[in-house]
Amino acid sequence: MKECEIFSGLKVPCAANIVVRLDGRNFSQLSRRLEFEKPYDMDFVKILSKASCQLFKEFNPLFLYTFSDEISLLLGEVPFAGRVEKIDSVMASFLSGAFTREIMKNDRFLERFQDITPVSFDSRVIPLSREWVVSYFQERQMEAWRNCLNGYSYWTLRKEYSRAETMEILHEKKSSQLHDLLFSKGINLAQMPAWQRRGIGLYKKKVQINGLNPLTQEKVTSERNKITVDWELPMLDGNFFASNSLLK
Ligand SMILES: Nc1nc2c(ncn2[C@@H]2O[C@H](COP(=O)(O)OP(=O)(O)OP(=O)(O)O)[C@@H](O)[C@H]2O)c(=O)[nH]1
Ligand SMILES: [Mg+2]
Repeated sequence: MKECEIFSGLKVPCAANIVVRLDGRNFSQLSRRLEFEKPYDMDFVKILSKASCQLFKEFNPLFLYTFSDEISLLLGEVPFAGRVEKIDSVMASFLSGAFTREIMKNDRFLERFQDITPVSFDSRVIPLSREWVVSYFQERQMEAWRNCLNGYSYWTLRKEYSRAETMEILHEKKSSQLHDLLFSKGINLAQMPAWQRRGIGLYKKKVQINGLNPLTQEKVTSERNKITVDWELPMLDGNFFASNSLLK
């Protein structure tokens, strides 16, 4: 029967840079069932960022980027000899487990979470040339920004209008018109937290560790790579990736 396992030999291209993107399945429903704050729920965002940290520790990517219910990892070492089925299934199930464990620690969600369908994430493997890595993350960051603009616009209008009326008002509005609309309601998106506009990044930063030399008792400083959760990401461009040594 081994010959029927026709996808198990599918591997990532050897020379490519590999991004894995995971996305929460049906999280619009989850957000309704657990009554998330709109457009952003800080508890949910913290839970997903903690689960992202677990993913980072397990798979040691060069960079991890997350917004809304999605997470992209730029892999350094490709695990499982590059087997696509294995990468997708293990990462998606690992994240579902980590997310579930984190959400169960939250008193606000705990009770209702036990009554709903288990959470799951989909996963896809995206091989990219080196030049396309930065463009990929810029595209996801643009999506985070669109998500922020649309989320604030939709939920601000929903305070006054029905769903249908809100959709009608928003229909075919350009982003500059959405900005004006929000501004007229006293919301300046430029003053919203950076993580809402630009997403959250995880990567290793060099930090100085102060210690004592056990033999001489002299103070010594050494450098260590520490996983940093960056809530104030800049615009993702070539300079950001180069200055943080995030490319292979
Ligand atoms: N209220 C609220 N909802 C959020 C938050 N973050 C993510 N979401 C929800 O998650 C959804 C993510 O979008 P999608 O991934 O396109 O929708 P989905 O329902 O997960 O659908 P599939 O991914 O196709 O299964 C958003 O539409 C929101 O409903 C948040 O902080 N607050
Ligand atoms: Mg989703």
